[in-house]
Amino acid sequence: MIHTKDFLKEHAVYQIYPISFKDSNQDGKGDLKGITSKLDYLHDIGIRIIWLSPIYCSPMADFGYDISDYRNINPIFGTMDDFDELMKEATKRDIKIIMDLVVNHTSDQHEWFKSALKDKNSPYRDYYIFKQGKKNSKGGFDYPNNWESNFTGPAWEEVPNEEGMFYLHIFTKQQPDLNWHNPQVLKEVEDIISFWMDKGVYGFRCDVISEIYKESFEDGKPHPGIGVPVGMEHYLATQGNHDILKKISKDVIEPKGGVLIGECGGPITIEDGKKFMDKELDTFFQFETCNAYKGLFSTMVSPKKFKKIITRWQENIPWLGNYLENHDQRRVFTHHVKGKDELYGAKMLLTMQYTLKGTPFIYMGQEFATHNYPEPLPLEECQDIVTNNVYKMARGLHLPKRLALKIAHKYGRDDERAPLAFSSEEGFGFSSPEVKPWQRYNPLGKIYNAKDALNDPDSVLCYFKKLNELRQSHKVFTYGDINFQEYDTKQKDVLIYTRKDQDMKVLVILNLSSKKRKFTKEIKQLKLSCPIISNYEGVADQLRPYEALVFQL
Ligand SMILES: [Ca+2]
Repeated sequence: MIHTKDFLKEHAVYQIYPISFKDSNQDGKGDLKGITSKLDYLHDIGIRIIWLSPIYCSPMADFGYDISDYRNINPIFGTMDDFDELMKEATKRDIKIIMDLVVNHTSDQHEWFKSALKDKNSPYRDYYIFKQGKKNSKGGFDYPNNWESNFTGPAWEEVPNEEGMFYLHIFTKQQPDLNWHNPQVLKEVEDIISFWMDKGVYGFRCDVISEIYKESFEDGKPHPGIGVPVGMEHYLATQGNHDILKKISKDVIEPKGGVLIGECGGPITIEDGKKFMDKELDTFFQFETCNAYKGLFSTMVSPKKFKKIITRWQENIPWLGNYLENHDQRRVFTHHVKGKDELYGAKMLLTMQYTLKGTPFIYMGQEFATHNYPEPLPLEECQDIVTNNVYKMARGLHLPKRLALKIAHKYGRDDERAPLAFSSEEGFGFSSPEVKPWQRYNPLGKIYNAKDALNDPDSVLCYFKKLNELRQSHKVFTYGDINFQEYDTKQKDVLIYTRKDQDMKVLVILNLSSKKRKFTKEIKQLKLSCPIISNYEGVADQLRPYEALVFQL
């Protein structure tokens, strides 16, 4: 199947976290047949591209981001026949499928790694990064360098039965890093990509792709805080990284009109981003927006900071992946919108995602305002490794239990991974009523679920459908130029921009704050009265809390 890259520009991407999407066989875990059964729903709300978080064989130490076989389906999710069926049914509905590609590391249960551990002379030994530790005065061995794991703790694990030998893992120890200096690794990955492209997939969302190439193994600069692990400067957005992506794109993506989407974690710069967009990636996720709230005790993102970050990336990068939620980020109600007008806020943020330049990325459930759990899950029910690691670390620093738990919940990823609510009935339309889901249901599914939202013309979901139709019927939202300066009001919490192509010019006004805001003289002079889409009735004298207005000029 030959695709076109334009499809990614013209359609939003809907991310599915498979274990929590829809359970078809009553084992409490979402699966591929469940996804196939919901294609009509997705089509109906306007979705034409879905991205599946990993469905490959995996021991699930990091919920599928630890792959033990790249060419087979995790039995939890079904079989290859189920995948082929999903592909066929999606294609019938003009829906394309993007797979998750996790190639910074494999699982420690991958045959390559098992072979590398068993036999020093195995050809797979050089697929990974093994280094001898330094002998210390106590007769033991120090780690080869001071690098930390992204998930806290050292980035090295000692090899069993090989004294002083370590392997690198910049995530969990069950995720050994691949050695991208070895051309054989590149060849293997290109073969995996071709395998799935031949099945008809449209492309790949590439996990932590900005970190795959380790340029040196010198000690990292020590610094305090969570989020940027020590050593990262030696592997973030390196030249080797760019060379590899250029080659993959040219060899196996371009010939099929496919797409590569990069998760560019770490504090990458605008200049790094520009390089990633130069014949490497079709779009990428930057992390500045979602990290904007991550002070240790702060919770809400300041609209002023948010506006600055959005404007800076939009003005410099030709095509961004515009996301706010995903399987690693808590729901927008955590740190973007709050209070009695929060649903206006949810609509306003969706309006922003659909009218900025780039591809909107929507996380499952965001379309009907899925919330976090009303009460944090008890620690023993938190399945995410990050929640548990952060808790341990905080306790290790002698923080009291309650505070440690609070911090763990802030960084943990359990809320957004709750089973999805398709209806308010028992089992929430996720599974049968008698089934215990793999993770506790969010009781707020009684209020925020697909079925009730479809029946309520004022719901976030019905608004979301309108946004999809709007973006389809006016190409200006896809291809038009964007300008943040023309009507900028200098109001720190009002974001205003225009989009313009040869046929049309539109003005987008977004009140990022929960308070009323005045229209400026320049806007008033335009005497605008009839928005082409907005999240309130009519136009008032002032901008209402979280109001979103889009006018044709
Ligand atoms: Ca299942």
